Amino acid sequence: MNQEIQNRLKEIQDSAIAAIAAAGDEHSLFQLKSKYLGKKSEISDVLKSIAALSVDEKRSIGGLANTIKTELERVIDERADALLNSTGGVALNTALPGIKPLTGHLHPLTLTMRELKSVFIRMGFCIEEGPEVETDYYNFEALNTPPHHPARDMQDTFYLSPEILLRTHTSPVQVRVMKSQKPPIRAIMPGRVYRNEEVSARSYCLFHQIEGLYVDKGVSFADLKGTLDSFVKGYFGSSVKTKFRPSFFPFTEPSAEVDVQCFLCNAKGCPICKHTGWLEILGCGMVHPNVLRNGGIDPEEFSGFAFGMGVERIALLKYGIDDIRLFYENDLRVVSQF
Ligand code: 2NM
Repeated sequence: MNQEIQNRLKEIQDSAIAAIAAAGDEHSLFQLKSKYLGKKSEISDVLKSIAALSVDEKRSIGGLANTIKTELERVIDERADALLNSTGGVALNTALPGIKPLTGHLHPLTLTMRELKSVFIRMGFCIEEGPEVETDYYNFEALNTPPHHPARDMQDTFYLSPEILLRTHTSPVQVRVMKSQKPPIRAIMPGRVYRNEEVSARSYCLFHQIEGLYVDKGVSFADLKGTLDSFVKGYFGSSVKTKFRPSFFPFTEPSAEVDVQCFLCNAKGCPICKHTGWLEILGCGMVHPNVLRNGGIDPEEFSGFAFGMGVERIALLKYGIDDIRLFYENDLRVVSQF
């Protein structure tokens, strides 16, 4: 009787091990686990039939049953691991969809900056750069900005010392270029500028400008208008019209602001252009004689025009973004769309 039961248990073990080895997936393995180790398993049935045996016999058969259960648990775990790490017998499943490799891309500001620069390069401008840490002299004094002008307010400028600051515009580069080159000068100055303003959807402590300078004999306001009109047509489209409005800057006289027809609504009127059909995109003017003089250029002999635009503003309009901070947070969900 005892021997018969022991043989029966060994048979169950053998068939269980064979079935576990053949299990093709985790689901069938789970079914085998409940079949061989669950409450209604064949082993449990066998144990129910030993009630009539002696205590010693019960003990030895019970011990054997437990050993078999422990062994089956181990074999099942081993098979589960193997299934998890297997490729189903196929080294490469060519039917699966591929994993797209992550490719790099340019930041929307870089794209906008490059496109703006390329329009000016096609028009014969060259690119000049200068320091972001500037002196008070180049950032303000040389640009005809007197000591008590509002633009010098501590609230707008990051001062590093009473004389040293982070440039608030790229115009100091223009003074440096005037000092180091002889007219004719035809250059744009792209770069980072800093303003100590409260950060909001519309302004950030850091942004980019492209400014331009053209100095030669007999340069007039008509040259300024023609040049900027060509730029607008080159960047926004050949049918886009410009509008010049009088304005004020300390470094230019006369000064103007340039509006372009709203390219988002085709000048029909939309929330972005506040239903005017026009968008303001740059400031400009004839370089003030004091600024030419500070640049070592005789205003009796030469004249020039200058202009400046904010790159973020143009990128916001172009991509229909409503918050400048998105350019600086580097959230991949935002920047990978461009
Ligand atoms: C602007 C608007 C108008 C400007 C003038 C000069 C310089 F150095 F030639 F005097 N640089 N940049 C200028 C003029 C900049 O930005 C809105």
